[in-house]
Amino acid sequence: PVGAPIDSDWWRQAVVYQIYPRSFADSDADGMGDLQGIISRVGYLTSLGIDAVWLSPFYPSALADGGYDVDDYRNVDPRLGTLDDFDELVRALHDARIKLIVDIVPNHTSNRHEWFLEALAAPKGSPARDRYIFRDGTGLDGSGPPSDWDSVFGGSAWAQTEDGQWYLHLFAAEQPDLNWGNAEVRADFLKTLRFWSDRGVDGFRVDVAHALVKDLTEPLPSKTTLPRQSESNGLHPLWDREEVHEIYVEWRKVLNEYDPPRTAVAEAFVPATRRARYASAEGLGQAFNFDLLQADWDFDRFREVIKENLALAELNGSSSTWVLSNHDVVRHATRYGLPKDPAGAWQDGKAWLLSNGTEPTVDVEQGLRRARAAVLLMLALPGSAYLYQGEELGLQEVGELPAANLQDPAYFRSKGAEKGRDGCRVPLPWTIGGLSFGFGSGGSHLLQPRWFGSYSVEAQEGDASSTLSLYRKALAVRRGLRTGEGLEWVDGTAWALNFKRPGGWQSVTNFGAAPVELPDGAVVLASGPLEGAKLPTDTTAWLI
Ligand code: TEU
Repeated sequence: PVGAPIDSDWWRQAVVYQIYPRSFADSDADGMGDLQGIISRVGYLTSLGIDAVWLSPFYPSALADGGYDVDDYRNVDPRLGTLDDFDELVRALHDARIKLIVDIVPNHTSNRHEWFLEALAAPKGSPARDRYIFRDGTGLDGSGPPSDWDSVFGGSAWAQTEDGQWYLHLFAAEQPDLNWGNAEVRADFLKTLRFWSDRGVDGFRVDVAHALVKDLTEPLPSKTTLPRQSESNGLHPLWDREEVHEIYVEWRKVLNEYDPPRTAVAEAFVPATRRARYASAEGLGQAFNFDLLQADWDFDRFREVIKENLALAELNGSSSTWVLSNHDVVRHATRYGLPKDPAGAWQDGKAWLLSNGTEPTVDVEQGLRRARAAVLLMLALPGSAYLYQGEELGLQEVGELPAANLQDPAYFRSKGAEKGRDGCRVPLPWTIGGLSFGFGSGGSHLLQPRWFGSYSVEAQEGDASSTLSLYRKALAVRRGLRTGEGLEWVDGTAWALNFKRPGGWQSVTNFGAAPVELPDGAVVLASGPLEGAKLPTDTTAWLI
């Protein structure tokens, strides 16, 4: 209601739906989703019952990395719309009582950003080059890279410019890393935070938040001596350095100038124990926990991850975050249907080829059953849940994209040894048939397979047993029962995760092969059919 107090803690228990804007809905028939497309689907978002949308980058970009190569942080890609469209989107979402979080990419710009063009044109050692990380090469003629570091996408993390100097890029060569020791860089991002906050944005998702500060003291250490980015300890020259928090303390002050304060969630691939700093109230306030996403469908691991993260959230005063899928990983409905791969080659999300290079056979039925069980489990947990567009349809990864259609740099740098991340980024199917399955009338920038129509919104809308219906019901029940942070474990059932929430809400998930006895109570929702008073394998039930 108008005049209701604004809840500045809305994010703590929010369900946030990630939109990958180029693949959501296309309003102008160019094969690429856009802001007006999203506006036209606000009714759908309302019917889902989410609290907020997280919008992946919609800024001008050459799309060397799906938009995470930003040309201009304070504008809209003309193929996606205009700033007026953006304002209209904010209004449409807010009218529907949905918050909006936008993605901010501070570690690197694109190589078409005016700063980088200036840096290339400027001489060595100039202020323009100081906004990035330029170094002379090694070897007598400087023809070798400054160090042997690899980029996340494979290949050297250094690229050479025409005058012989090298610049650092932890991701694609089209994504030069910024120098966060540079005052102009720092000031400009504060300006960007204000720019979008002034336009009504409710929060920010901070891309590779743990990467911004580097220690480039010579001699640069060899990669063979470096810990993995996910095993950081504050001493790695590239990831998760202590000094990075000074930046976020500065950001927090700006975000707190707004009423309600703007939220921020860090994407930081750091050990659980190092996440607290990113999630602290003096810093960004919340951090993604990818442990569940990386856990596969494994009873022990799920239990461990949930316990650890709830304990951590309590310690650091933030709230837990839960994620099963995003635009960087193989869709979980597919992952859960893959055979166990001892080397876990697909698990880093960059590929879904098995470690022996072969294409796995996906057990689609098993994958979907587990995905449905997993989301009920996740939504029963205290904290906020991040959903990725299409998972509410039980959408599978598209494994059959032709090579000529692939866009992801991870695929190209690996020379095809990985499938890349395009298979989870294929435009959504809205209708059973018709052009682009209702995505738009101008084709689709990533090709939709024939089977997409059977997963469409239209196919599932009227079906009470569909995955879409399950998500809608689950979000409605969760909303009705929203009860703060408490959770009480009910132990004693082998292979089942069983816990109670305040308000008499109980969730039981059976990870075992044999059916388990359901506790007393009325089942309000189940991820699959029950066997009388028993909960079948790979099924979650909610009871009251
Ligand atoms: O991802 C950060 C990141 O480290 C990923 O590359 C991750 O390691 C990989 O996808 C395997 O899961 C963010 C964005 O989410 C990603 O889309 C961008 O490519 C990347 O930053 C660079 O901006």
